[in-house]
Amino acid sequence: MSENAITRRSFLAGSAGAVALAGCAGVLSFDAWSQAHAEESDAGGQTYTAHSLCNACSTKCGFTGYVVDGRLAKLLGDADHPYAKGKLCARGYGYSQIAYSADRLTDPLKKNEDGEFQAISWDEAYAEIAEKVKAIIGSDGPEALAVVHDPRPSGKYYAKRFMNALGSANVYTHGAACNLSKESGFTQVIGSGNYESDVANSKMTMFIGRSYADAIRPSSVMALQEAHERGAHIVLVDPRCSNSKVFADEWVPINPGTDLALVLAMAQVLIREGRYDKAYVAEHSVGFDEWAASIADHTPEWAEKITGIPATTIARLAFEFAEAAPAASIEPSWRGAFGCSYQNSGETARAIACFNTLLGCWNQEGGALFTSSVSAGELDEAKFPAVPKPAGKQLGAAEYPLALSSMGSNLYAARMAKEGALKGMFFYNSNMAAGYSNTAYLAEALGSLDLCVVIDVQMSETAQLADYVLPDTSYLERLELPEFIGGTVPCVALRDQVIEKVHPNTKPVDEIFTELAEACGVGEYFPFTVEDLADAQLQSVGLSLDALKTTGVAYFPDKAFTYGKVPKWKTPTEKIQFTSEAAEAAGLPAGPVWMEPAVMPAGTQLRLIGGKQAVHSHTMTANIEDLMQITKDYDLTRVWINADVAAQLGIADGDEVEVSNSEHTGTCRAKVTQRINPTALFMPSHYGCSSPEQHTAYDVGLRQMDFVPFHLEPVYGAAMTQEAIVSVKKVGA
Ligand SMILES: Nc1nc2c(c(=O)[nH]1)N[C@H]1C(S)=C(S)[C@@H](COP(=O)(O)OP(=O)(O)OC[C@H]3O[C@@H](n4cnc5c(=O)[nH]c(N)nc54)[C@H](O)[C@@H]3O)O[C@H]1N2
Ligand SMILES: Nc1nc2c(c(=O)[nH]1)N[C@H]1C(S)=C(S)[C@@H](COP(=O)(O)OP(=O)(O)OC[C@H]3O[C@@H](n4cnc5c(=O)[nH]c(N)nc54)[C@H](O)[C@@H]3O)O[C@H]1N2
Ligand code: SF4
Ligand SMILES: [Mo]
Repeated sequence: MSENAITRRSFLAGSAGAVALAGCAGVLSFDAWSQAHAEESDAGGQTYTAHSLCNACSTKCGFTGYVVDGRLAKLLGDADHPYAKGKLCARGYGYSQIAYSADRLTDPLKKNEDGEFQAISWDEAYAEIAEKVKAIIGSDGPEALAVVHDPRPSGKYYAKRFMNALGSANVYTHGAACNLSKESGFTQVIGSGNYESDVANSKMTMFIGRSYADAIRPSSVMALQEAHERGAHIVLVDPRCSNSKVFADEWVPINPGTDLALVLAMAQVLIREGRYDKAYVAEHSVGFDEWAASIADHTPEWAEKITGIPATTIARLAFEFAEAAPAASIEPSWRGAFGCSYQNSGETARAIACFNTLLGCWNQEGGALFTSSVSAGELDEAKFPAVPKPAGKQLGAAEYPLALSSMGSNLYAARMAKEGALKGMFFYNSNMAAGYSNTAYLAEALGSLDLCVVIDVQMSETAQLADYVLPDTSYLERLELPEFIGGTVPCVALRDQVIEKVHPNTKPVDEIFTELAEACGVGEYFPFTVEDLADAQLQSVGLSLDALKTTGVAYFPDKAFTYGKVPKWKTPTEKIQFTSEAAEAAGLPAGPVWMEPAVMPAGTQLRLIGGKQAVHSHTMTANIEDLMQITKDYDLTRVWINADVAAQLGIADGDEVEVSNSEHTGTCRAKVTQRINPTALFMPSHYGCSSPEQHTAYDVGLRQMDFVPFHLEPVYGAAMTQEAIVSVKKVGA
């Protein structure tokens, strides 16, 4: 950690800002806490700052941690971090309490024959795990092993290196439950898994599902606010009127799972009326005529019946796009609408990439951008030996050929565990059992493994299913590898250690994987410390670890993005692909046309949809006391139901309701509102914890994944988390 000593005076001056920023998280009372500790520091305690990166969501905002007497006193978002821009969200403040949580894992644990965990030494844990790893490799080969991780700066490097060193290509992210369909679908058309809408400079941006004001990234919220204040036309397409509406002109309350029809019909209007960028399409794409012919009957009138959106609205939106182009785009979204939710999610992604092409907006100011990135260069092979490429392919690569291998389908891996082909799984910073698909199926799948190892900071539901649980340090207690961040000016940021270990027998991720590798006989690929590797990676781009510790962020202005640059299309044809041979080979139509969701609600049934709340992340923040207090204060566990539907079902606001389907039955309170489409029931994403050792989160609210059947999207292997139909009734009715 850097010893940027600060005076008591400057520390207090900064505190006022922290309180203002904490905003809705006023209950956190960092100010009161830090005032008390500031007095201790007058008595001679150690006071310093260190730059780090938040771990409360995948955005990883940069902040400065202020430490008084060895304890974290406050955090301030770093002004020059591209995502924080000087602010953290409430989760960023709240989650910092994880370091001091009473429910932290403090020692390695082994499950005994009675199914209870007992503490063991690290050496015992490593030796026993290694013995089982070697037995699995001996009997079934390394392809019977896998790791699942949610990418973190060090975790993504060490988890992959460890698995590859053992000889297995089975490295999966959480993607099948997040953005696998979307990124794989985009890749078919534009050769890239993502792009960035230039919201702040746009004349018109349409958000399909994505809610910047709920699923927060501070810089995105600021860009949206800027666009709104400038008078840009902001359209929210969402079955639910999200909190982003404060920045939007229009809410389009679409039937869930039908966004594909809306996009295709808007495209049909632009093509029919000749209002698309013909020169751009002619120069940069293939398959346009074939695709245009295939959607000729996808008119707004046709789409109205599917989406519930009036044909006049669909046609108007298409014309407004044509007027605003090229400073306009459909925003790439993230998870909620078509990241992994439906059978047609990948096709929705393809249609959106095709639609933006019609606008000619790629890399145009206010349009949709492929920004620049920088990564670490070649390293000294003697110090950082290359791991041989595993002989086998990732499990699922053959079954789901269009799925991006950088994510893979961890759910297919779970299926293979249940069917006995996969014998050993490691989890890092991942709570698969509670958040990726049907919880009963996943419990059975993980329960069938010969070896399940979970590296976590608290007893997650996945950890409960493990044979061994290894306690990581919290993100505040470790240095990690540099995080390279793409953008209009790419940069690199650092998660430095902010505080000393709170629990002496925990270990940082780099040490855990290095020592596991040594125990498993592949330590030769880990002859370096995280400091050595971080410094070497930074030296390869002209920086050093010491320099980055001082600033937290460093930019690469010579690699800056410029408007107007024609992207290199990394598709097989090196053009934008309105039609794709690979898609056809995988059984899809050549270009995206309408595809039904896998299941549809009938009668009074509703489609179960989910989404983020601004004060929680997935399953990992529900056990933070102050964040859970906000949930309780605002009754945030309620399911949202349309007021007309509720009236038909005799449900009043605040009533206890029973939600049920073939997979699960549970009760919670209802929020009766006109802010939701009548075919949907919205369940907030973060509740229903079933691990009694998370004393704050345990048994609060319902868990969406209990209701989601285990079924994989046919060509990408994603979770299809919203192909779930439920019935709702008032308890006692
Ligand atoms: N507060 C918070 N912020 C986060 C995270 C978090 O856990 N908590 N996690 C981060 C991560 S990993 C991700 S992936 C992103 C996710 O970012 P988003 O995708 O923006 O988040 P979600 O809340 O999953 O979904 C957004 C919206 O999709 C809507 N939706 C649901 N079904 C449909 C549909 O069929 N069609 C349309 N058009 N809309 C639909 C929901 O009502 C919701 O308002 O958030 C990031 N930021
Ligand atoms: N119910 C529900 N399910 C969801 C979502 C949701 O919002 N709700 N969102 C979906 C999306 S968009 C995504 S991206 C995925 C995210 O899926 P995950 O990345 O699995 O996210 P979490 O469910 O929060 O689980 C993260 C786990 O990492 C642990 N952890 C936190 N910090 C550390 C650390 O420093 N070290 C280690 N070793 N472990 C740590 C937490 O204790 C927790 O058990 O979930 C998907 N599924
Ligand atoms: S958006 Fe919030 S939770 Fe996510 S990294 Fe930034 S401060 Fe942390
Ligand atoms: Mo995600």
